[in-house]
Amino acid sequence: MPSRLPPLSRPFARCCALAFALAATALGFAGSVQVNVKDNKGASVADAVVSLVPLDTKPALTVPAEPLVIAQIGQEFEPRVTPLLVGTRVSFPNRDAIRHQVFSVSKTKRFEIPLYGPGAGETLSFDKAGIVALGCNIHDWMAAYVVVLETPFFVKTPADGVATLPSLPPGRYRLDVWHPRLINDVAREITVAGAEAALQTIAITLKPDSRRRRAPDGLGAGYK
Ligand SMILES: [Cu+2]
Repeated sequence: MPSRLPPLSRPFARCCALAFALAATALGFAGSVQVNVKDNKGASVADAVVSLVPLDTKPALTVPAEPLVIAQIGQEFEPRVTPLLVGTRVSFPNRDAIRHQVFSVSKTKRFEIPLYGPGAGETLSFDKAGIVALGCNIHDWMAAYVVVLETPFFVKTPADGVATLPSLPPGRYRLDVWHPRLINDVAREITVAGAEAALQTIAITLKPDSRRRRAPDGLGAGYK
């Protein structure tokens, strides 16, 4: 006598839902998170680094094959803020007609590239997570930052403060924000549920911009 299939039970349905969720993860139903970073006066914030650290999964950490570039050009660093994955290499080409001597005294990575002329520059590896503040011994207004991260999910905000982190596996994440003038800790936990985009509006408090600048004549004779 043929056996009959049992009716769908509640635990069975729950099990199906869980299996579907796991399959969705396995099939890569990735979500995305759009961030909008503003200061406490409501102005858009550029150069904020927003990172998402997965709390449920361990993503593959694949560093770029080619070094990133932080150039010295017009007696400034370009770009001023560089987020990267731990282990990434960075080259420091001098694109000016004068010499630079780039250094860091940050404990995340301490180094000095001896005085070098146009076209020259070294390539260094950033192997420890943290913030590295860069300076130049010749031009004391030159400042830049390397944000070394242990997650592949990060983005730097453009002038309008809005950026998107795509291709996020579903799950829980710690959302973190860093900016050169950040005062408050705005870390929070978020959940990426599926293919839909999650919007995160982030308000940060910034110290006043006290950065010394070169004189407009380009001679470095005065600051404003
Ligand atoms: Cu310099």
